Order: sequence, then structure tokens, then C-alpha cells
Amino acid sequence: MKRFSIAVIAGDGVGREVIPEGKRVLERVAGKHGACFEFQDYDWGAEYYFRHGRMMPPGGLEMLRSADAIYLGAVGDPGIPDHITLNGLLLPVRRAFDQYANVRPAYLYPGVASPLAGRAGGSIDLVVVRENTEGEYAQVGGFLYDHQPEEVAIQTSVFTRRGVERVVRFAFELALRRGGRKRVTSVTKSNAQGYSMVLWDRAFQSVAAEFPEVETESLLVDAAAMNFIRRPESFDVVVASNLFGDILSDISAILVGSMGLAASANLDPTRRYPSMFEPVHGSAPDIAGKGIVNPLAAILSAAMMLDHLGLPGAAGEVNAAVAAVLAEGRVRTRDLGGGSGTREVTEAVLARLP
Ligand code: GGG
Repeated sequence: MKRFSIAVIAGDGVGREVIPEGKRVLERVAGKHGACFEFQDYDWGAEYYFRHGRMMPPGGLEMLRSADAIYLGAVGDPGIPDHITLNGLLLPVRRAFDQYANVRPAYLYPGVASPLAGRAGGSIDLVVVRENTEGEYAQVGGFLYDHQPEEVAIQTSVFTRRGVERVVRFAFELALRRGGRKRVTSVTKSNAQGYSMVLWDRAFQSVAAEFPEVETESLLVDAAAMNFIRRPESFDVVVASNLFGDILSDISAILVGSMGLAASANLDPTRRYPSMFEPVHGSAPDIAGKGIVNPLAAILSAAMMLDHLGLPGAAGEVNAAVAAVLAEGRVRTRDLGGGSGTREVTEAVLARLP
């Protein structure tokens, strides 16, 4: 029996509702695949902040370091500015554990309607690979004349050749592993940002030369946003900076039906540190506590975790169970046009696990 220690941060809002559902699915599939999960729950997030004035304790990152993986729900609360919640928990974890590849798949499941007309199930199947440790999220800058009428803010993006090359290389390797169209699209804005994004373009071209069997495309981010709507089926792996990847992956999530299906992995591909798995959606305070949030993004994120932990069979079973529930269409939450509750959807997934 292989034991895995999983650090769990359910966080805020609907994160507290979807993470227990993901844990139920993990527990159910584990045994059959010779695995056992030991969950270590951390009560970090907004409530912790209200009690202690910080999102996690000093030394919190050290507590996570020995875990095999981190399973995160959501961070964010209407009572705390978003830059405090994000910079107090999510971003430090991504940086401390060098989770430089944020992998966000978008697949149009049969039985789910895209807001785009005439798209059949399976016709949209792309992955956004977002650079996750530097770029526009580097948090370098400051205020001058803070809170005064003449205040000035300086925010500097940080792009390193090493940082860009490694995430671009990850994107090419992923395109080969996926075995589909073997196509990588790089997204920048190098016509306007003549230093950082020019460096990105150069790094992309030099890494691309290592993968002659992979087709490439370079788009400006405005054209990429347009083409996500116009020809989503043409994309396979899309690699972009921290900010652009975040925005584009919200577009791709909604193109395949709902943020409630958007799973993600924050990977340290070197496996030196634990990787983190989280639904892309936030804490959704408007629906939190009502038992109606879609648990499938968290469950699909758990499947990504299973795959990363070397349990691809278990991951495949979870993905197939989710696909079966969606194809049948009887049990689904409100975001997908249904009226089922969170637990009911998980029950349907559990019922379809072998
Ligand atoms: N599921 C984690 C979460 O709370 N996401 C919301 C969010 O604001 N994410 C920003 C980011 O991924 O950079």
C-alpha cells in the first residue's frame, strides 16, 4: 500500500464545500489502486486572517514542504482586499515550491453545451500552460505618496530567460505527451511590450527548435482572445505569461461550459517540491454555503493530482466517471443548467466509479 500525505487547504467560500467532495472521491478510488491518502487539513484563509491578521501562520510554507501534494479549494472573502488573500496564501505557495507550470485543461465534454453555437462534444480540447512564478505576478514595485491624491504606483513584471524557457519547454513536452495535434501556441504582446515579451518570443523560438515535430504558432494576446472564440478547436497547448494565461484560461473554461468544470495543477515538474491542485474558480461568496456549487472542478483537480502521484489508472477512472455523469445529463448543478446539489453530483460520480 503506497501512502500519500496530502496537505489540504479548503480555504474560503465554496472552497470549503468542494474540497470535502474531492476528498471523498480520492478516498474511494485509493484502495483499488494500492494507495492510501493521509489528509492533513489546514484552516488557513480568510477566517484565519480575521483571527490572526495573516492568511497562514509564520512557518506555514514549511508545514507544507513534506507533503506529497497540496489540495487547495479557494481563497477570497468580501471582507478582505483580494490582493491580500492572493499574496498571503496562493502566490507564496506557488513561488516557494517553484510550481512554475500552471496547467489548465479545457475539454468540451459530450453532453455539455458550449456558449458557442454548433460545437460538438470533444471538439474543443486545449490546455493553457500558464507561467506561474514570475511575469506580471512577481510582486515587485511600490507606492509613492501612498493614499494621497498624487499617489504613484510602480509595478514591475519580471521575465527571466530561464523562467520562460522552462515553462515553454514544459508546454512542448506536454504537447508530445498529449499525442494530439502536437501544436503549441505562444501568446505575448511583444508589439507593445518591447523588452519582456520580446525576450519571451526569443526564448519560445529557441526552445521550439528542439521540437521540430511540434507545430508552432505565435499570437498577440488580443488575437489569441479573439481566436479562442472564433476557432477554439484549432488550439492544442497554449503557453502564456502569468497574467495572460490566467485571463485566457477563464475564456477557455467558459467556452467548454462552466468555471465549475475548470480544474488545474500548479506543477513543479522537477518534483523537488509538492505540487498543488485546485479548481480554477474562486471562493464565489454569492453562492457559498448553499450546497449548490459544482464540485466537478475540484474532483477533476483531484484526478490531476492522482495522475501526478503516479496513479494514472485511478485518474482515468475519475475522469471517466465525471464524463459519464455529464454525458447522461440527469444530475448537474445550476451552472450547467441543472438543479442538483453539490453532494448529489458527487454521489453520481461515486456511483459511476468501478
Ligand atoms: N481556486 C483558487 C482560487 O481561489 N482562485 C481564485 C483566484 O483569484 N486565482 C488567481 C490565480 O489563480 O492567480
